[in-house]
Amino acid sequence: MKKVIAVAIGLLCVSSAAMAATWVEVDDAGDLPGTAQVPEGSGPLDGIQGTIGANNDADMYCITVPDAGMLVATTCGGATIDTQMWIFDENGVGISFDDDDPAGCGLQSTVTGAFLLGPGNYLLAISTYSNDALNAAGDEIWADSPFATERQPDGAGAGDPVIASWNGAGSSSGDYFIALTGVEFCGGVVPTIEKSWGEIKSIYK
Ligand SMILES: [Ca+2]
Ligand SMILES: [Ca+2]
Ligand SMILES: [Ca+2]
Repeated sequence: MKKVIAVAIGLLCVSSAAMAATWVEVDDAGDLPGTAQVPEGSGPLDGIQGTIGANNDADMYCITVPDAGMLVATTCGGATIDTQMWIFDENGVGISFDDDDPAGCGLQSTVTGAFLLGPGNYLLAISTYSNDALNAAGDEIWADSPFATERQPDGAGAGDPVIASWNGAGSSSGDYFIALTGVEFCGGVVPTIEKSWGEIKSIYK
């Protein structure tokens, strides 16, 4: 993933214990796992601001989800373009997708942690209808409809990663703001114990 050197702006205090921040897209975020933008910072990330440019832009960002049950990412109130939003694992395998918000905020999109397997780093992507993620064979990873339902991969390419391309059928371009709940800057992963029991015993003997 391309590391960018920039400063998260829009700092605001959400509690006495933690500072949350908004990330503003630097240049153009890539649209594939190898080129996804990595917001630079630490701690809570409460929003991403960016632009879907002309020529079928899609933007992908690395995020950390500490608790899958808490994740909500939505463009409701944050865009007027017909957004689509996507969650992939770190390898680009599809996890969740929504075109139009299930709760009825129109053509905006909302994805949650409903289908995440657990805490970790994920890739959050945004495009406009109907610029869709494809597998290596050019098959859509998700079907186009139903439009207003958050879904796991159900297209011909379900189960495959997005590694090469999108279908380039975007209908519009413009600015977006993705409001985030339950998200931290990429890299703030839950620590894992990799030492053997023997190594642990040797530390504490
Ligand atoms: Ca962009
Ligand atoms: Ca892009
Ligand atoms: Ca939409």
